[in-house]
Amino acid sequence: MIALPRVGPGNGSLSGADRRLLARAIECGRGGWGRVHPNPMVGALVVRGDEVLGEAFHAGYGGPHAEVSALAAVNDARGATLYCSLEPCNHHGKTPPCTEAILAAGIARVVFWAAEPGAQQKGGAEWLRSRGVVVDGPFGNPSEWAAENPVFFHNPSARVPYVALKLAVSVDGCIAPAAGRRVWLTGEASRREVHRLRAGFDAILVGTRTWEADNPMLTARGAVVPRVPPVAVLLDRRGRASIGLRALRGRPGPRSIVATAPHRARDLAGRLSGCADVVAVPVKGKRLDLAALMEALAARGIGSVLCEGGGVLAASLLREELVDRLYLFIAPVIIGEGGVPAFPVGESGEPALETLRFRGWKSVIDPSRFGNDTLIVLDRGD
Ligand code: AOF
Ligand code: ZN
Repeated sequence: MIALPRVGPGNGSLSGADRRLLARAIECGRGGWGRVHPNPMVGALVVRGDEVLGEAFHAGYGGPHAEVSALAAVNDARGATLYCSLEPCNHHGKTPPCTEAILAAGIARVVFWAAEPGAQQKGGAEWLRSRGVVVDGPFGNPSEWAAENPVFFHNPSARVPYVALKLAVSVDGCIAPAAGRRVWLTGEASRREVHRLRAGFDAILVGTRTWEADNPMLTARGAVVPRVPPVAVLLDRRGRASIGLRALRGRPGPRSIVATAPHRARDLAGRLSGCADVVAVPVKGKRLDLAALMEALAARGIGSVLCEGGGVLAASLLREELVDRLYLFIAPVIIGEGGVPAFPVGESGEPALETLRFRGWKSVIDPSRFGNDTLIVLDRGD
């Protein structure tokens, strides 16, 4: 659970009940995972006394905002308190301003968690205060807000997408018992969670060895059906992908992307025509330039990427500081000597693990349990 301070800058103090209700609004907002990005997950509650009259979350990109849906669920909200996980918007976008709906409904007090970052959308708290509504918020801090809604809070001027890396490791930090040998370390519950996570990203990226060895589908086949199925992105410096790959054919949503070296691009595009888009990416050393790849993906409108291995890609992304979030699934397995470390010594001799530590990575989200596995989420410091 995210810690909420007792007193916020909105002149107000939060009672225990306030904090519980705000936490519930945040949790409620999570129902929008996979359906609302790049807009935020937002939850809202209309409360009178200690009775929750209505609650709702933003359920679909471009659809009604959480505040408006929560108000719509209540017959008479006059004098009630609205708890929401984001400052109510104050703009005409795809929907009218929530501030006007809140005022019209006669809400007496608004308690919100995260400050609205958008230049056009912000100002809702002041607008409501100036019309006599008591407004308490924001609470928490920007890294907590970003942990909850990472894609929405991702720096809008960044030329690269928001990048998350998923790794499944043994207790002793290995991803496999030996180079080239692949095993499933994590259990069924973790795999289901990975499918749920996939639904919240624009793209799923894998390195060459992973698609060569596993022929993965890279679709989101979990409890959440994504609004837009994620794009599969395969690294293929040598241009060896074929139309038989499961990630390239017969999948829902946008066409898959195969990234290759510039001199392989024409040939490969000819062979894959009709089932994938080939993107030429400069080669750096012996590998595709991952920063250039990310820029190319951003230029195609991809705002978030979930990288799912293998180990070589993971280590390169970490070393090049391209990772914003690490989803680390730890399985109760010890691999022992000869195992392939998830965080190998970098090419410069600097261990990738040191990179993590010195850049001030933060554990903002509580660890969670999936079957016998533990998921640790680490967010990169500023
Ligand atoms: C949402 N859902 O529940 C809230 C949002 O284009 P619009 O009208 O959907 O407005 C999107 C912006 O509204 C969004 O970027 C965010 O700043 C603000 N609040 N958005 O999609 C919600 N409360
Ligand atoms: Zn709104």
